[in-house]
Amino acid sequence: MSETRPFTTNNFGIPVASDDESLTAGTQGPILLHDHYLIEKLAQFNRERVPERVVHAKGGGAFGELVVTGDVSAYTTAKLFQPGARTESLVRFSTVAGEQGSPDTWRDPRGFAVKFYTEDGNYDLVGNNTPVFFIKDPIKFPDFIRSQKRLPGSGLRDHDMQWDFWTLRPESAHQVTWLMGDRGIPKSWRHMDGFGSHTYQWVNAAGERFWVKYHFKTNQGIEFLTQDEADRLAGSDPDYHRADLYGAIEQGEFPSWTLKVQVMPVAEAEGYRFNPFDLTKVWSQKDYPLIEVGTWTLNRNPDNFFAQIEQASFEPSNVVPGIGFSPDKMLLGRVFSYADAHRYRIGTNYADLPVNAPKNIVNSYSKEGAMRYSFNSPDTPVYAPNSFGGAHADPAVAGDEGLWNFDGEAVRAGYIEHAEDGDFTQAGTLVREVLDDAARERLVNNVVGHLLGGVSEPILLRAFDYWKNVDADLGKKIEDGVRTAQG
Ligand code: HDE
Repeated sequence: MSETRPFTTNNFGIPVASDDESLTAGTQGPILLHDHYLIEKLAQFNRERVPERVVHAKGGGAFGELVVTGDVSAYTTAKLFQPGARTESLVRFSTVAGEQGSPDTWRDPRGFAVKFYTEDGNYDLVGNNTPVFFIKDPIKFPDFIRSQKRLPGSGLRDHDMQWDFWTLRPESAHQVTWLMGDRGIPKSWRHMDGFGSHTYQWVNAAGERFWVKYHFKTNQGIEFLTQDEADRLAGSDPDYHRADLYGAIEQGEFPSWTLKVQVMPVAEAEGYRFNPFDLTKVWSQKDYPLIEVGTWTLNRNPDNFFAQIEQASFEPSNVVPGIGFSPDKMLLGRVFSYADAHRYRIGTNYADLPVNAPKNIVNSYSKEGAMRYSFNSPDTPVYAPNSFGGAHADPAVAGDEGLWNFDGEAVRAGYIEHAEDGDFTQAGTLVREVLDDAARERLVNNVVGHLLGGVSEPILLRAFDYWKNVDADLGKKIEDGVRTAQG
């Protein structure tokens, strides 16, 4: 080592003679095969990328902390939600359809993936910035995503494909209304709400069960970009949101959200006016008001983007005691899919990576597999049951994954429709009761602009009907807007 700077080594700590010249026979001779440092550099470089996420490829994130300020202990035994609890957290925000290099300001839902490093293991609440989603059955997910990405021939994105899918699956109307409105392009990740979206189950100390929905209410205020502002930033600063979050935390302007929940006693689900497990629907906050849980603050940037954000894994299957799943088919599909995606994208032992590893002791019987470096002590059995003091399951947490009644033979069927269910009802309520005149006008302009982007006549006609089903006046304005622009 020179007086102040370390000497460069190869991956095995061996000092290297040069970082500037390859090893050749004479100054103009061939490069020598035994220039293993050159080979190491080039081979390592070829392997620097892991596959990007198949959706939500572009994003950014930070570390933070949840501090419980409310008292929801009557509803759940989950330790991270007990009064006064403080839990370290990681978040990754993202767009959905864009690839890694795509602009942050494209119109898209935003991923809102939160990991809580609890004392009972990692709890991952993997939501979006919208409380609903486009579809209600996981079997449609690959189709939906492919319709939002690129044509097989040209490799280009295509509005015709998007509206073809949306208008053929009218349950998408509520989410599409959110998407084409102001929430479709948040000013920054700090200025948007987050939602668990699904219905989850909480269990209290008496074993009573409740259905819950999570809301992260931004304390920065909801702000959005207009389509024109977003289009300009897409060209001038494609990493606009990533830079905003990183810069705010660097400046010590720690963004925070107030975590709240809606709680529905299990017995009320069957009679509720909307099917409470249908991910295209919300629960009215008049019916189930928001209850404060705590403050979630982001206060630390990653030290290494690849190691801590690109390789971060979030999975809805990570639920901790006191929190369980629900009959929401989309949630149950995701319970399989995410860990499967991580095993493929990051590797078998992705849970060993520091950013994905829990803070509490892992007593798993998993072992070996590529890149495994952690292991149990030699006297720990590799099987259960065993007579040698190995870890054993805890029946006390049985059922915490969520219990509910169901009957009947295996069927492929949609949800039972409740009194006020319907593909367009809540989208219409959003348009008429939540949006103001200015927001409705922006929604019309955004939809008109999107429909004018190459949507064919038969699908245009279906789109006009789709929006008239949402709201007759809105649909008429959209149709008139398109026809006027077409001349
Ligand atoms: Fe995802 N989703 N998703 N998704 N999703 C993934 O997992 C999937 C859905 C969401 O920042 C993938 O690691 C299925 C709803 C976020 O790392 C994949 C279905 C919601 C992220 C996957 C859905 C989300 C993902 C791709 C239909 C909001 C990024 C890469 C049942 C409630 C997390 C990966 C991060 C990522 C599957 C629908 C949010 C492929 C099968 C609904 C925020 O596993």
